[in-house]
Amino acid sequence: MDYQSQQVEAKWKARWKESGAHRADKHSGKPKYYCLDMFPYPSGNGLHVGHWRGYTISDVWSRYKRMHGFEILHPMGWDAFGLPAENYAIQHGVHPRISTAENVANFKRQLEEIGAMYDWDREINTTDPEFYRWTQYFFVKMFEQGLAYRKKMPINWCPSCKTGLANEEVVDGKCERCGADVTKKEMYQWMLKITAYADRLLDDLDKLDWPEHVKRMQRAWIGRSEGARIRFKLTNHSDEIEVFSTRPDTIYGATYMVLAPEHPLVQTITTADQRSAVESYVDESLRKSNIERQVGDKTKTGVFTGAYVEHPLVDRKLPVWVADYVLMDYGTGAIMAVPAHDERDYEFAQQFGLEIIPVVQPVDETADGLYTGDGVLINSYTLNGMKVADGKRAAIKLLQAAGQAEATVNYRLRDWVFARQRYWGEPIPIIHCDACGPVAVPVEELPVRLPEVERYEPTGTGESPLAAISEFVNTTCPKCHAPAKRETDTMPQWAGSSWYFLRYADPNNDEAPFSKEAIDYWLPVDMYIGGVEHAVLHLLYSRFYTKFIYDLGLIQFDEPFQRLFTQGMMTLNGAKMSKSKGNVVNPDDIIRDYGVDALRMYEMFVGPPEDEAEWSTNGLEGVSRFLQRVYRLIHAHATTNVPEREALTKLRHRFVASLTERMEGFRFNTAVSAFMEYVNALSAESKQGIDRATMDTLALTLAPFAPHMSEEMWEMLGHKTSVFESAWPTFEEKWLKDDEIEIAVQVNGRVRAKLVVAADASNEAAIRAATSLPEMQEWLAGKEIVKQIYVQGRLVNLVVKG
Ligand code: ANZ
Ligand code: ZN
Repeated sequence: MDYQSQQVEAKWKARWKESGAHRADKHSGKPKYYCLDMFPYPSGNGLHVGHWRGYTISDVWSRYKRMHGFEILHPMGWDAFGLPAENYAIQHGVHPRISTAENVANFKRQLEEIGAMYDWDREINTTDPEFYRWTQYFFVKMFEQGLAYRKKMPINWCPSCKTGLANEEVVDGKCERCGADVTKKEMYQWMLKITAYADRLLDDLDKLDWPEHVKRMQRAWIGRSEGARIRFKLTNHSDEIEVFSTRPDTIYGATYMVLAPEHPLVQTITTADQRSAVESYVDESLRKSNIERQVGDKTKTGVFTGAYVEHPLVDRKLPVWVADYVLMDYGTGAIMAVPAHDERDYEFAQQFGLEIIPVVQPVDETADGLYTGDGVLINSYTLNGMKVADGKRAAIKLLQAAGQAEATVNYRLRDWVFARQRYWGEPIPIIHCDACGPVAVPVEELPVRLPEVERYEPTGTGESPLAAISEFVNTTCPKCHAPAKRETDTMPQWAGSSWYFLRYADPNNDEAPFSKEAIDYWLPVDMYIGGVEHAVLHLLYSRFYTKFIYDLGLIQFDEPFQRLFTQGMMTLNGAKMSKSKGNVVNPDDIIRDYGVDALRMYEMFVGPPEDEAEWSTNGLEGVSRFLQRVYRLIHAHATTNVPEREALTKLRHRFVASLTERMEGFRFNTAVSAFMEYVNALSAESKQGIDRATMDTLALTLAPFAPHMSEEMWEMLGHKTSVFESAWPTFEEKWLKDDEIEIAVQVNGRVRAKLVVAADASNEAAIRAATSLPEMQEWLAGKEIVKQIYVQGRLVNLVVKG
């Protein structure tokens, strides 16, 4: 009898819904397990089978954990603010609220198909005012603590989207969304002081069970460097140039200084005869992006300003140059150049014929030219002979005593530009009052609702479309009640996703973002599954928010995601699946032809879950045939009642043992192979009948992968409750031991006894067992064994003399 996927899947979906099978209940008395998918942005394109890979992994894992006695929280929701919906509105005149609702409905339909155990009662949507009320609430809390502040700064500006962009949204100098060249624009921006958490964000990575490469990316993004700020007095000028250096040990090797072209001192110290050269150089470099300035080719460019500084420790004047390999937004925007030990400085000095003084020498060698390694200090007066690390400490001391330096730590991490001049986002809950300055909207008055607008187009003046709605803009100051104006910028796309995982614990709470009781039970997330493209932004922002909320005293953990798994991409003919490439495999078609369970099982079978995998319809067909075969096997034997046979019992225990090990190691592809091998072995044995325990085990273990079919088989086997109410099967060690076999024991080529040994017994073990057999003693008494041979699995031959 053939397995009818359509019918069976519909039947069990309806039953699960009816019985509330996937409702997460904090009063169950069980230990909890929170398994979370990165919630999707509901785009207009729907899901393709590549998206399903992560969702299948997380569902297989959730169901597996459930069968281990955990109360599972496995929720789903929508990260639905953002540019695409707004751009769609601009092109088609459809309000983002409407297009978003349509997309959400389509995504939800698709996700319900997958048969995942999502608790839809906990569905959240970041564009729901009841949700963004709390997104705004956390902003107000940050504002109260000085962590949300306004700053006039050059922001990345996309002339095509007409909006400010976060650094992360600029890829190779271009807008991540539209590909236009990004320029700079000076504007007041709301910023979040994520840098205040830099050390904690860095140190606490050690506590996390995350893939090493993701931790490495976060460490590099935060970019902690220990060093010193060192000041150099200008000659003929009252100012000083302050530099950041990670190598204060090389202070005696500094031979010139470099200012970034944007550095304010460039204007004031440049001498008259150098002015025109400097000005045209500065103009030219301001047109380059940071990336161009850092990579580019090896040729360095720069101009002498005509000014000099004094070396703080020796009588030496250093010329001050302007060069664009020094960036304004790192350290102090100025460096002391040590060409003997820094590659960029070396190239520059070579190019412009500047002095090179070596001050570090490799141990037992001499180096000429550039040397960036560890070694011993030379040409460095009292520091001579020291190793680099000691030299750093000693140099800082010397400079500190001279009043010219302090030890400092520098980060690559920048504060977070937390504003967009766009419509489709959370309004920033601030009111600008002439007398009081920026004032937070009182939390009782939240949410500040996003008003309806007629035009979504960014104004291009840098103001959001909200600025055109006078009823929205004009209000009164919460402090002094004078007429005041609302902030019209909205929050960036990342705002809602920075804390959404907390809301699932208590999604309908209308008095607080969540209750203490719910958050204490469900959080933190035990397993977070999503794409590696979120390694720095979302995963860093959520960690920052969690630490902030912890500091507010609202939660008792300061890391949101205990364990992280990043699934590999699905490709078709080697290319990433995407609508724009037109190589999308639509799950709706697959489900119609093969059923959801086959698709789920194939998604698990396709390769190691963390690696990229290539979609193959042949592979899917193979898995589908396999499931049909399992179903026929169970169907044929479900009502027969044969006693257990040792051969099958052994197969079963071995299968459960190896499958469980593969599951625990997240090796789902090899877990599927284990099923295939097992079912082959069972088919070979099926003539003598298959016992209940074997069939039950097959239905139970298949359940996380093929939940609908497993429920059907479980019912066929006479069980009255859901297969997921049952425990994952266990195994006994004794069945894992290898077989024993009977072998002959010969003396000088003639069989004298029989012996039972393990099939995989070693030479020594077999010979020892043979020679100690009681019945062998008469053949060996008084003889010398001159040779002993074990022929694996067949015999032991003892050659004796005397
Ligand atoms: C002297 C020196 C000697 C340096 C030496 C390096 C090697 P990280 O590790 O990335 O923090 N630097 C400082 N500010 C800079 C800026 N705004 N633009 C370009 N380069 C800058 O790098 C710190 C080092 O990069 C600093 O230490 C400084 O050069 C340079 F043998 O100072 B160093
Ligand atoms: Zn006021």
